[in-house]
Amino acid sequence: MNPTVWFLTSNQGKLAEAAHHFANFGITVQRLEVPDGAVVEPQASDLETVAEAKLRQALAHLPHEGAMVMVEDAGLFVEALDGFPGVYSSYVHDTVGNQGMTRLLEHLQSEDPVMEKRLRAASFQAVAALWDGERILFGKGECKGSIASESQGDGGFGYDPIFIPADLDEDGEPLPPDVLGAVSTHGKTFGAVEVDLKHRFSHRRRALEDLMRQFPSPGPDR
Ligand code: ITT
Repeated sequence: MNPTVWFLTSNQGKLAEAAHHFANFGITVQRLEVPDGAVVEPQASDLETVAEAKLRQALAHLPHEGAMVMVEDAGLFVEALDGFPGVYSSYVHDTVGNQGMTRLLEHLQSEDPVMEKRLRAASFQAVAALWDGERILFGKGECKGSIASESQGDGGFGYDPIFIPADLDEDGEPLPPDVLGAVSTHGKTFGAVEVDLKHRFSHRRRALEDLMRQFPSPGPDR
């Protein structure tokens, strides 16, 4: 039987992306259900602290002894806003949404598209925390890019329609805005491309890969 990772999340998009990633390794992902109010997200200034605090609370709700449980916390960090909304990304998205974010950055414009991308630089960051039955492992991932001047595409979830990833070179490393990479959305946002293409850039995939590197080979068997 495939090993299972129980993912504590209320976000269907995150669940689907994690399931897609882990399927490549023969690992099944199931949503961990906990009673309302059983896990409280702390106010903290970094994603790792938030993820660990949520994971520790989730451990009281293991579906069975020895189960693997995962939490993954992500955020959008905009350079011109000193990293805001960062750990407040969920709240900001629920309140002002993508339109509010693009309005906040309206003044960052240039005749030169490359300069405009620089002014609007941002990154998605993700921290995954996994209880492997014995200890907590952490994985981190980042996806560099920029914020579009308006929403584009109705795919993906959250901030996907306003985030344009930076092109990647052959090794998957992000490139400056004036260089066309081996992997590119050609200026489209994550909301306007297929999920498989988002996956090639994704902060989530990178965080999960970072986690997988720490699993004992050939992978957990439970
Ligand atoms: P859980 O904490 O229940 O897992 P959440 O939606 O609150 O779900 P996060 O705190 O990780 O998830 O995400 C913060 C915000 O960033 C939230 O509005 C997400 O929709 C958004 N977000 C996270 N990952 C994203 C991605 O890959 N693409 C677009 N938006 C994303």
